[in-house]
Amino acid sequence: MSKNTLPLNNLALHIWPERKKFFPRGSVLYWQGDPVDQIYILLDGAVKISSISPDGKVYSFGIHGAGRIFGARSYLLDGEHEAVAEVLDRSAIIVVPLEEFEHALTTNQAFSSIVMKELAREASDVAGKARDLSFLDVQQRLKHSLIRLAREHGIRTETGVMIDLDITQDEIGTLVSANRTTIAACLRDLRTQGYLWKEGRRLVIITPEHMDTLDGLTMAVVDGDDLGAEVLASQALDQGIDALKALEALTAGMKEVDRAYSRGEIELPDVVLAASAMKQALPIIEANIELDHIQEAVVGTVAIGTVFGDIHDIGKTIVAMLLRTRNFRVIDLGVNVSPDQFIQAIKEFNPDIIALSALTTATSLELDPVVKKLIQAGLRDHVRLMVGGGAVSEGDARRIGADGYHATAQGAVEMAWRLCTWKDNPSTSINA
Ligand code: B12
Repeated sequence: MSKNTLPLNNLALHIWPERKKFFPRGSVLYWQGDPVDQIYILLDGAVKISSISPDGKVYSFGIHGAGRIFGARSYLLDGEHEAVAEVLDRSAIIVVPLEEFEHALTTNQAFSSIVMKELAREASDVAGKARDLSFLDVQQRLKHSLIRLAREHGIRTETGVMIDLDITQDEIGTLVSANRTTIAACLRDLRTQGYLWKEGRRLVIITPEHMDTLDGLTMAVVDGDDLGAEVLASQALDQGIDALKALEALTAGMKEVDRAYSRGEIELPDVVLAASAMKQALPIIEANIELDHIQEAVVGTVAIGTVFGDIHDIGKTIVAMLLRTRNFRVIDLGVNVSPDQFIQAIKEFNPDIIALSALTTATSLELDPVVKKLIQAGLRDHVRLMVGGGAVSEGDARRIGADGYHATAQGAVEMAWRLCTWKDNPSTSINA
């Protein structure tokens, strides 16, 4: 995406070359309530339009770029500015006296038609923001705002779109209608999900098309849409999106489902549908996760299963999948695995590690009988024990004397690496 250059700035420069002025960052073009005495057309730079409520809250309508016109709507309505216009980056602006603006409107058809389009764009922006405020949570609003900023101030790079603005978290907060702490947390989440990163002082976001696809994947899980999840997973990979990023988007959908379920907004059958959609997409992702080609030999063997009484299999399947892509031989014992089945698997496959997953508080207690059986069978020293899953804590891991615990699948893989190489390097810590 190149910097947005609409014809209005070219046309205005052509009509009023002598009226071009430069404004430093922080200049205020007009305040809310000021009478309109001139019209501003932005040639280059950035101008923030915001409104201040009687109790001092600031709401920002947008940070606009080249080709935008300011003051025209208020002038045509009642002659009083409804908002504050503040220069965010040093800007070149054509400042037009009202008589000349009026004259150009009535005598220059090209000019009046572009001004009308600009006013329509302004109205459409406001409607879009009102929709966002009514229907979207902060995270989604933030994404939409970042996409808008990228459209107006974006420079395409090899990996994404750089927002060419020196913008603070407070300023983003006023765009999204959220406080700074919330914005900081949301930005952190988006960074973890791979939606954005920083280059120098600038924010870079993945392209809006990629963002749409990943959002679509998240929503396909939330909506329990098997076909959508399958199609969008393939689409993500076709677009060159990293498979792990697609996996993050699916997991974000499942987290959203959990939030809705915990609040009583959806029922258990909806959760079943969401899980089914997620499972539909997982094999497509697995087939595309880059294999660890550096490591030729098998790192070790892991026998993994969800403990007795527990039928949650997605987290365990993801751990198994990532282990496979990192050259582990994985024996997936499935769900509802009894202690005896774990013992049987050790005898049969001689794994380096057994990995137990538990998702409910009740089934987290099913870790203990496995350890007990291991000791009884004289096998505890023959195998490393790794535990995880939503209901398992580091405290549980310590209680049962596990060799490793981690809260994420990626962490599980690193842990497995350490556990498998501990013989070569006994000083390696095996704790999470
Ligand atoms: C999907 C789901 C279901 C689906 C499962 C479908 C399936 N095929 O898996 C269905 C609808 C069947 C289901 C049923 C039930 N569920 Co349920 N379910 C969920 C939900 C929403 C998502 C689980 C999930 O897939 N998460 C996504 C994956 C990727 O996350 P994860 O499993 O945690 O795995 C990650 C890590 O933990 C880690 N990891 C996982 N395993 C391992 C292993 C090792 C060794 C390591 C190191 C790491 C690791 O890596 C993964 C990726 O990062 C959770 C909510 C939640 N917060 O987990 C509730 C949840 C787990 N379910 C819950 C409950 C209560 C139930 C039921 C009892 C409901 C009922 N009334 O019947 C039944 C239980 C049935 C049973 N006997 O097991 C509760 C448990 C509460 C508790 N603390 O006890 C939860 C937390 C929902 C809630 N907020 O109340 N559920």
